[in-house]
Amino acid sequence: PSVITAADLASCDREPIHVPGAIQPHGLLLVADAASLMVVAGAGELEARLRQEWLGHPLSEVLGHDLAMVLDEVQPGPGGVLRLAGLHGTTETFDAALHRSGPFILVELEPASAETMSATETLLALDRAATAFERASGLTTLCDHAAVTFRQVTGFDRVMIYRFLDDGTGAVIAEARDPALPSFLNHRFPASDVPQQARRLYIRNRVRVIPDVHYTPAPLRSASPAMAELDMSDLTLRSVSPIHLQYMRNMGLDASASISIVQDGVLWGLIACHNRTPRGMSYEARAACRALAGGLARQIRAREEAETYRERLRLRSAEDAVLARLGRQGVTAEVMQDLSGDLMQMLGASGFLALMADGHATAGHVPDRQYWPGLAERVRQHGAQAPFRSHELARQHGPAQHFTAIGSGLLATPLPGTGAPDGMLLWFRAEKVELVNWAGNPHKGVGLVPGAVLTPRASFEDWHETVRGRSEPWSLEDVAAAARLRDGIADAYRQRELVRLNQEL
Ligand code: BLA
Repeated sequence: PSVITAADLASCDREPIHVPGAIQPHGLLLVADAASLMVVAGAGELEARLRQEWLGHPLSEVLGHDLAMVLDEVQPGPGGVLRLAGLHGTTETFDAALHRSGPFILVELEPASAETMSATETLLALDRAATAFERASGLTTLCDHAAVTFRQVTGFDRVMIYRFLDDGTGAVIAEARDPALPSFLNHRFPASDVPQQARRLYIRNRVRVIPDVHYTPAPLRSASPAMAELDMSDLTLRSVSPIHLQYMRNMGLDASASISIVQDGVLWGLIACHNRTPRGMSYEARAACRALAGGLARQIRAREEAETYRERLRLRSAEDAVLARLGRQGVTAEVMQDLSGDLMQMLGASGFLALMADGHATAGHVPDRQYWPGLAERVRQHGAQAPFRSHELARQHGPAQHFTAIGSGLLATPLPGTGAPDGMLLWFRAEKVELVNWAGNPHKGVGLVPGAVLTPRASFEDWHETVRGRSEPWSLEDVAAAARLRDGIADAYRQRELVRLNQEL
């Protein structure tokens, strides 16, 4: 089916990709009732490639393998927990993976892979890769290494590390490729390219392969119409979304594979593999990819945690220095003015403004004075619980459109308990004009008008977009530091007051 109308699919996020009712035809599928072990459904060229008679026959008989001894080991879940090698078909040898899904046993048969590495070779290769990952100095080097390693393991033409960003879009942050293929390095892709239900599924099923994107799906065949609803989430052979197949064809590819990078149950990114000619991936290579991707996810987390930890230490010592001086010299606009450069730098701001009981202090570039009351009002509206933060201020505060160049970003907190009811600290970040290099124009990609043909983008030509009015976003550490400064300043003020009262007595 090459054309799907928008009326069929209300949106990309709703296509039920886990119940496609068909498989990819390079393999075969048998579905048996878990209690009776009779085959109740199947898909693919079973008659020609495996056995003339299968529907309604015992599974052991159809597979030519006595399952009585082994079936207890078959567990639900992805990957196929039980593996049977060397099953004889009419002309080829198959390897089978058995899973349990509800009341069924699912048997996926794939042609036995020709190139098999010995267990020792595989372990050595995995160990080498894991060591290289550990040695990588930072996130970028780590991902560069990973792209090269996954290209070696999979043999695909172009292998990319694809990272999901906070807004759901994705970016290619590392790539290893045959120079004959164009590069997607640093290209951005819209969120809808990998819809929500697919992201959920990919946390569960971590390695997916489409050996030939031009395939014709092999429908599930059964005496029972209810089988059309069979959940294929965990199957390697699951037929994939026709929209995604079209997407891959539009990219000029014949085969693709993707491997999930999952961190604490969250999909951090994908390893996306492309090939210009049909290409599959052996069971062994898939298992190696799963293990490597797990190692990669842990190494990414270690890099990110080390980064956060260094940042936290730096902020703590900067805060201590500032608070010590306020404690010694008093919480006044004059002292604040001396400290304002440090306060600005410590949060990577380009401007800093402190509104105090006895005046104000500034550093760097801050908006004109006429805008201060409005800003203070906006920050107070946000409430006193957590600091106000924005990296797109004109969206939250209209007048900020007049000073986007110096103040696209704002982090601010009122200063209660300092004798100044209107006291406030405000950090500004300058606009950071971002040139986003999209693969294809994301704004006119999808025909989602009712009745229109729903298709993925046809062009992946570079399309540049200049994003204005945004600053570098504030990190959670930045926000926490602002909150600690607010509390520390109130403490310093209280202590100075006590000292002063004691002296007066
Ligand atoms: C799936 N889209 C995917 C997958 C990737 C991408 C990696 C997972 C495919 C798999 O695991 O086999 C996107 N692939 C990319 C991107 C790159 C790449 C960004 O190589 C960049 C280098 N796709 C669209 C639109 C829709 C859509 C507009 O572009 C919806 C209308 C849908 N994409 C879509 C669906 C899936 C998908 C439904 C799930 C496919 C499946 O697993 O069945």
